[in-house]
Amino acid sequence: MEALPENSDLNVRYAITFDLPGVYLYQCTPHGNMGMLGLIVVGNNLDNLGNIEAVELSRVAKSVLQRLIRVAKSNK
Ligand SMILES: [Cu+2]
Repeated sequence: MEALPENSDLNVRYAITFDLPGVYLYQCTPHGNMGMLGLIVVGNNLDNLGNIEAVELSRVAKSVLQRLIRVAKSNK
């Protein structure tokens, strides 16, 4: 998560280039606790998945994250 900017502006397009392979977790700041988050997998590399799983999240967000991780693993 530290690799991404903390916030982007509302209703402004934002582009980022991922130079490092791995899994990136992002969230909608006001709705992250409700599970509005996503994973980006760069280079089909899941090596840092343990770090992603260790991120502290609300119970709902954790449940969403676990589902996203299952999808990421099944697409590998
Ligand atoms: Cu939201």
